[in-house]
Amino acid sequence: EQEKSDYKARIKALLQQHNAVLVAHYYTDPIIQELAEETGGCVADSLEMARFGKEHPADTLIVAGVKFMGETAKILTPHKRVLMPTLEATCSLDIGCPADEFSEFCDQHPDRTVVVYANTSAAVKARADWVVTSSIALDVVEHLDKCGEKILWAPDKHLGAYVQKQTGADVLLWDGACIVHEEFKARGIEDLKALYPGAAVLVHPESPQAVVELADVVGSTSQLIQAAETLPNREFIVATDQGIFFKMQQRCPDKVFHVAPTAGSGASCRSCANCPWMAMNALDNLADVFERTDNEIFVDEALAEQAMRPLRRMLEFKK
Ligand code: CIZ
Ligand code: SF4
Repeated sequence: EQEKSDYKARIKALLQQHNAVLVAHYYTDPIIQELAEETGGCVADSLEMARFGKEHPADTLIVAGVKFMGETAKILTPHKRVLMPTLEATCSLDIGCPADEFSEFCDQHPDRTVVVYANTSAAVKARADWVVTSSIALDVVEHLDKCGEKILWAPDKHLGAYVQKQTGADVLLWDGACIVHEEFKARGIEDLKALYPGAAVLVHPESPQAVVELADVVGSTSQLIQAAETLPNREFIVATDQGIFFKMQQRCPDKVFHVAPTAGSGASCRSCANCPWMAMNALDNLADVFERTDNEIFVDEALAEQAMRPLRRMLEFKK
């Protein structure tokens, strides 16, 4: 505990000294989220993180999340320095969609509008017509469908299938998945529902279809947090990274949140549903974030310019 508060005090002083702001994702360790809030930074989903970083006056952004979030911040604010606790924090969706293979796939389907999820490299975004996050994927694809466009979707096949089903659009899917959400099991959620009959089921659409079908609410992280606040239920079963419980519990101190079971887990597994890359953001690597030379985000300028176009479309998109 003493060590933790020493670290926190040191990081607070450093942020001030360097005119830097800490932007953390909902899936990071609660202690990082707490620190972001205490220092005037923000805790958010990837879209809000990008917006916050762009609007905040600090010269340096410290992005506690995974690499694509740092890259997006750099693309949107090329004049700012973007540092991350570690550049090794990546994402299975990003890894599973290499830019060269993806570009070939796009070349094979020139008649399709390319929509990529934010969880991709700058090079993949540069090849896209649209970037979306889970909070606006449905709205964007619905809009494109109305315009008569056929979609090529990458990389998350579960989110893509969900979007396809909800909008009825013609969607061709890349075969990618999130290693965290893919593990949630419908059977385990049904067992938990039997145990807590009053609980509402909140599901992130990166989960498999059978899990999505059990949901009372399907949505992005910020949409699920909002659902926890607004639904009358006192209990919830939540199928997304358990880092989100920090914000849910903070907003709803009287409500009870159960993590949805994953493969091989008992009905109340607390060690799973936790992204290993998000977990790499810790107090120790945050404390020396300004000293190291291996943790700054750089994006090739030409690439950044290309990736900026679909990103700008996302930020400017209105229903
Ligand atoms: O699963 C992720 O990495 C999510 C939900 C990112 C985000 O905030 O859009
Ligand atoms: Fe990627 Fe899944 Fe981790 Fe999110 S939770 S960063 S989608 S691996």
